[in-house]
Amino acid sequence: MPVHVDLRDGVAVLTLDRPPVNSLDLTLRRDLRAALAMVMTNPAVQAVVLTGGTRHFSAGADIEEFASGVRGGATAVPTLPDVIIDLDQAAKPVVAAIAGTCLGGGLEVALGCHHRVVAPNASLGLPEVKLGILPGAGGTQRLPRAIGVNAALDMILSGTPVNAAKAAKLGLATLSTGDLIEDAVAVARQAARDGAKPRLSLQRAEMPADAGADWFQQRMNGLKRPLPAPLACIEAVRAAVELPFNQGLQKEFNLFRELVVTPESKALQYAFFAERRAARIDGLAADARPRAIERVAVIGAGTMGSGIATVAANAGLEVILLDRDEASVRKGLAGITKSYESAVAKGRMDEAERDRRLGRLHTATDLAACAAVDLVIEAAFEDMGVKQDIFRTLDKVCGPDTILASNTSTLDLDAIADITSRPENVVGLHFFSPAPVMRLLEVVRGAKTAPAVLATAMTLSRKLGKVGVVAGVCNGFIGNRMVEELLRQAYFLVDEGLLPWQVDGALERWGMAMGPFATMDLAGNDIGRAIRVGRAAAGDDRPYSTFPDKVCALGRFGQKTGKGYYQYDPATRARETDPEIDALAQAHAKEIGLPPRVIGDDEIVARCLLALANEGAALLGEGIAQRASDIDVVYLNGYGFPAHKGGPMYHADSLGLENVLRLMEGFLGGYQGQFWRPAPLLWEKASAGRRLTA
Ligand code: 3H9
Repeated sequence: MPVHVDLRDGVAVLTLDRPPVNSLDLTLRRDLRAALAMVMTNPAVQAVVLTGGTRHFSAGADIEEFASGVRGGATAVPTLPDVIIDLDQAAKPVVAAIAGTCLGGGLEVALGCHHRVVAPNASLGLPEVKLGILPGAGGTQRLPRAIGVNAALDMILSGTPVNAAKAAKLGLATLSTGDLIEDAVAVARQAARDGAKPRLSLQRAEMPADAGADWFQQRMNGLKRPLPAPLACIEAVRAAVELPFNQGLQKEFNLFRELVVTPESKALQYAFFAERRAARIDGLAADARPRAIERVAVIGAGTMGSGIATVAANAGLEVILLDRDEASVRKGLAGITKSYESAVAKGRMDEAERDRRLGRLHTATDLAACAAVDLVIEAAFEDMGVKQDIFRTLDKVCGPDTILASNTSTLDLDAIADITSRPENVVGLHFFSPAPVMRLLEVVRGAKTAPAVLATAMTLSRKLGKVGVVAGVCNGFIGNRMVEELLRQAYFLVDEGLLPWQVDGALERWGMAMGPFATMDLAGNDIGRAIRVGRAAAGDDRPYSTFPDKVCALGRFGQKTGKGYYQYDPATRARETDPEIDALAQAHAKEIGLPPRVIGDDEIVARCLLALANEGAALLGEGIAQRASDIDVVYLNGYGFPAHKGGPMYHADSLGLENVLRLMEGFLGGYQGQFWRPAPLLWEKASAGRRLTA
């Protein structure tokens, strides 16, 4: 039974028990309803406490049920709103005792109870908008009644949970200072004595004091992206203010039913499970136990190394930051200290926490300092000779079980591993810049990487708060190898007469966080050039536009030089188009000399995104990526691909692979068409009527 009932001297304690996270599927809903009915009719029970154990009160509705028919479906009776109405209208007081996560439908259940008591580890939120839906079980109606319309809408639109202290401050719950269940039982007993059953459904939702008549319209206008879900959230909260409770509830559920089948929501649901699937390593021996990692050394105190050291210190690891000389490590440490100071100044961190994190950071200038660490992450200059030298020394100074990781983004990890006597203890940990911000971590599996080392790296990625994705060894691994094909197309589009801002504009209008030219300006055009030079030297002589080299020749390396494909305001870093680049692009296209033609957004987007999907299919066929959804996880977390489009592979599936092939066939006959030969796997899947992400 997923709901346990325990009688404590007149108070029934109902404990949800559906591992791993108490998601509210049909069975749990039925069971909870039955348990409630039973305790309501039991004369020995005066009040009820509803809890979910110590880690997860509930993670909300069962997202798997959103695919119609799975486990009965989200709209199968009793629906979650039905069960919550039972709680709301219960004849005896019901107190939610909340520890751990209380999200989505979980918080809606708690809002249906008459009182809420929270443990210090509680985290309460309505993250539905991140799944392209809205809270559909009363959240948009009861939360505004509990904490006011403005604070409720902030929580609903951001999807970000609040901690226990904030929940108490908002008036959402009472903070338990002792034993959660005992405290909740005491509240329940008192409520039974007082006959107190405060019902949010009977309260009014308070508008902000200074709200004008167009307040909701203004919130809509202020949305960064007016996607269906946030718009519907605002509409539903407006109903909480303007309609009687039951009508508001009905409106909310109708909106939920409409949203849950939109392409945006389907893509976001896919992305949710794709991220969790990425944590699984195919074919890993059952005895591949992750090793404990407590002490880490990071080699290279530049931007990347310092960022990685910050991430490790934030996660509670002891860190040694190394560079060749005192001045470099001191500079690295000063940068880290400055970023902590800024977090304190902004109120994001208290001073004690800053000191704890800084206390974990140590510095050294000699690789011998790595002797006693569990893991070394090398983030030195991207040069094979430099890296091999470092690994040769590490092999000598480190203990036999120390894992040696390289942050290389393009070099052959196996050539680095083979320089050591322990290639099985070598793995790639490719962080993305800025490391403390970017969630993606490519975990590169060398030819000889031991299963336990791979498992350790994936476990560590979670501990560091990153989304780890396993990649095999190849030039650029998953993300950068694919982006190369997107860039190739973006530059060819300039050969054909487009201006960089036109290419970026089309992709940004489609939903990419940043177009390829703006991205290269951020990453550094000189870095892009170095990669191209490296590839050419390695024998990759596939044609590339000469346009990016012309831009580099002007010293326009991007944001760091104030100019790249755009010019940047030195104070705000705001980008602006630059007539010099427009003129350069036009002269370049003239030199190429193609007959002029109109190239619309559709073609720009299709060429850039299908170039990604085709290369992704090639990677998949070569076994570099484990599954198509892993590739999407890389793009969603490292390359600004819009989550509501699912990722490049999911996007190709959404277009239909036959249509993808048809489009590619059209491009094959165009300028530099040789790049449009479909990857064998794409061809196979399309011919079999299958999907890449199936
Ligand atoms: C909702 O409530 C709609 C209502 O308003 C209206 C209804 C009418 N469903 O993340 P983890 C699985 S929408 C199904 O690795 P953590 C997850 O797939 C819901 N499965 O653990 C994984 O499975 P596996 C709103 C779920 O400790 C396992 O649990 N709620 C759900 O790092 C462990 O997950 C949300 O959006 C679910 N709701 O993080 C919250 N949740 O082991 C979504 C998890 O097979 N969940 N699973 O790979 C989360 O944010 C995190 O899972 C949580 C735990 C923070 C709870």
